[in-house]
Amino acid sequence: MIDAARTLVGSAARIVTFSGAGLSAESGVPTFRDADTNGFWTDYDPAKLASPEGFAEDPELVYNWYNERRRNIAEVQPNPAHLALAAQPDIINVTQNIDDLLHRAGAKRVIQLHGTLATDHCNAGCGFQESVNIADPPPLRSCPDCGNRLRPSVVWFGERLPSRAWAEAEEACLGCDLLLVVGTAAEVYPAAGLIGLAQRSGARIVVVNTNPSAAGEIADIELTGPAGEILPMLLNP
Ligand code: BJW
Repeated sequence: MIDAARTLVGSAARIVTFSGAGLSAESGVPTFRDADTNGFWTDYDPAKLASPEGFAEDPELVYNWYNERRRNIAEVQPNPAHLALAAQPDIINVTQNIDDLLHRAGAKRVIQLHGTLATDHCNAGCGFQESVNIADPPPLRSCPDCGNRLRPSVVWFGERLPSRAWAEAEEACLGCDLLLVVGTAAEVYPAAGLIGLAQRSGARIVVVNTNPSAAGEIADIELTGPAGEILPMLLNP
C-alpha cells in the first residue's frame, strides 16, 4: 500500500493535505475523540465547552480550559509528520488544528479552518483582536474597546468557519490532484466535506490514520499507522 501511495505522490502535481488532531498526537497534544488518550475532551463535555453557549454559561471555565491547552502546546515540539509536510514547500496544508506546530515545523502554506490559539478576539464581535503568548497566556479579561469579554479565536460548534480560510481551502481542494487526509476522524462539518469535494473534482484520496475513519469510505488508499511514521515514508525522496 505504501508503494502505491508513493506512486500517487510522485505523479501528483498539486498535493493538498487535510489534517486533524492525529497529526499533532505524537507531539503530545491530546486528540478529541480517541478513547485511549487522556484527552482534554475526556474530562469535559466538548460540545458544552467548545460552544458559544458554554462560554456564556461559564466563561472562566472555558477560557481556563483553552489556556491549559495553550500551555500544553507551548511545551511540545513538531513531530516527524509536521516536519515531513513542511519539507514539501508546494504542499498546501489545510488543517482543523488550532495549534502552531505546522508553522513551527517550517510549513509556509497553512490554512487553519478552525482558527488559532495564538489570538483572542472580542466575543461581541466589535473587531478587537490581540496576540496571546501561549506559553504564558493572560487570564479571562475584557475587551479594551467595548468592555465585552475576549475569547480564543477558535471556531466553536454552531459558528461559521473563517470565510477567507474556507474559500482558500475550497479552492485548494478543487484544484488538487491528490488529497492526503491525515489524522482526522472526518466527522466534523463543513470541514470534512472537503474530502468529498476534492474527490468529486477528480483528486485521488489517500488516508493516513491509526484507526478506521469516516474518510476511509471514499479513500483510494488507506494507510493504517501513526502519521509520524507514515508521512516521512510517503513524502521523503
Ligand atoms: C492518528 C494518530 C496518529 C490519532 N497518526 N492518526 C453537517 C452534518 C452534520 C453536522 C453538521 C453539519 N454541518 C454542521 C454541523 C454541526 C457541527 C458538526 O459538524 N457536528 C458534528 C460533531 C456532527 N459543525 C459545526 O457546528 C461547524 N459550524 C457550522 O457548521 O456552522 C454553520 C453556520 C452557518 C451559518 C452561520 C453560522 C453557522 C463548526 C465546527 C467547529 C468545530 N470546532 C472544533 C473545536 C475547535 C476549538 C477547540 O479545539 O476547542 O474543532 S470541534 C473539534 O473537532 C475541533 C477539531 O478541529 C474537530 C475535528 O476533530 P479531529 O481533528 O478529526 O479530531 P478527532 O479526535 O475526532 O480525531 C483524531 C483522529 O486522529 C482519529 O481518527 C484517530 O484515529 C487519529 N489519530 N493518533 C494518525 N498518531
